[in-house]
Amino acid sequence: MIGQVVYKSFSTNPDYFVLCEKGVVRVVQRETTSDHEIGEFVQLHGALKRNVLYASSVELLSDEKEREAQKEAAVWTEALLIGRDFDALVEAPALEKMKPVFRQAAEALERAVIGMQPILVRFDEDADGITSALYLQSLVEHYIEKSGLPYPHSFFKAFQSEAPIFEKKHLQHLEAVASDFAREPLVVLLDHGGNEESFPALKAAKALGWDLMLVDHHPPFQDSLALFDVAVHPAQHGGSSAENTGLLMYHVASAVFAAPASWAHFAMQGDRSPYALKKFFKEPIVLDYASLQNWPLKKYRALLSDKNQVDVLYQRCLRLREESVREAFKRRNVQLFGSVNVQWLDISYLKSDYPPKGGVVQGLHEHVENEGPLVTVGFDKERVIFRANAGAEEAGFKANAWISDLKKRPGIVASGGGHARAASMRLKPGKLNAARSWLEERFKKVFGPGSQS
Ligand SMILES: [Mn+2]
Repeated sequence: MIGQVVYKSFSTNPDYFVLCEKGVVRVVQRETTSDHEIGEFVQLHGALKRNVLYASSVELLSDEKEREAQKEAAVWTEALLIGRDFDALVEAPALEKMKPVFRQAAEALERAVIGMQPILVRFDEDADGITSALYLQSLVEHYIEKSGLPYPHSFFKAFQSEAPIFEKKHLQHLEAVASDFAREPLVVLLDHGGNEESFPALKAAKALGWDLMLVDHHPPFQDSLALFDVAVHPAQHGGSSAENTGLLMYHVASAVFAAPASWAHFAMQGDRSPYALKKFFKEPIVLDYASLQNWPLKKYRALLSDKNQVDVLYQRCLRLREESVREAFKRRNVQLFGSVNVQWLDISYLKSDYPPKGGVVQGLHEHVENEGPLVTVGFDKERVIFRANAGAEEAGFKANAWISDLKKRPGIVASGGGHARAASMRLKPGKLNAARSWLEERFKKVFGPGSQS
């Protein structure tokens, strides 16, 4: 029998995994001694019992025979691939266009399993990132089961990212993980990693010989995207961030098995996708809360299949949110400009992880937004968060445009942006007062004279 070494144990007389016409078999060397490299083609003799070949000899093929074997290996691999037809979950033109990309991503994952390549995943720390990772894990599990390939579950590892950037320190962490394996990994970044800030670490990862896959919907940086062997990104196909990562991963998974749609619906609600169902789900709120605990994937998965635990955690989230709004309401400071109320909230008192600072500002805003035109401004020395209702927008408020205007004043804004009625900016050190005075002036100019109420 001839075959290609796809994996081997760390030993001077290693056991191998070999791709051959029978699929991928384990080769045990008891009566023979050899040490071939991963990727090399070998001639094998021995006794095959189930998926294990007890080898009596393992010899390197001649160059001439190797060329033939390479063609055959492509055929063996092809025969192991699984694909199925699938429909788009929601009516979004970009999803139809992306079907070949979803298939390409699914196939790349299948090829990693066939080739015994470790799959190392980093996912963003919210409902969208978590559900994306669940789809990826399920895809791999289903494929292993369906194909009968000997891929160990321990070759799939998923890590929650604490920042929406792939940085050098994250690369170093993955390097340590990858050093346990005999071949370079396929690294998959979910719901983060296609941006400019990730470029240096991506470049370094590529230099290590790693395969890189991205599934993301955040504004991409083209040079970063170009470093991925497979990039699943709606912006490349006429889509936008509306096609969020959980939704994208649903389709990648659906190219291999009948993936559950519920996780994608949770992700769409969590990311406020316009394609989200009108129905309300507790799960995304609970996932965002649980993500603060940095659970292993299987614990998130267990949570989503346990209605009682979802209910219990949801009640806890509700209580924490209500308490935070009561406290914020006590601390707010209201000024009337013309006919628009501006409520200021100094959020530097917030110490707990939940609800997040933006969530507290949002909660306070929702609490009073039906009482006429309203702008809510949450701030501390590092950031300013804006929320506004329709009345305030009609009166001339436009958070993103105002942030752009303030950016033209040098030295105040570090970064920022968003939408007309919801946006935020980061401040340069010591610039809170400058930003506040500028805002007050702007409120007066646009809404009318101010008075404390
Ligand atoms: Mn997302």
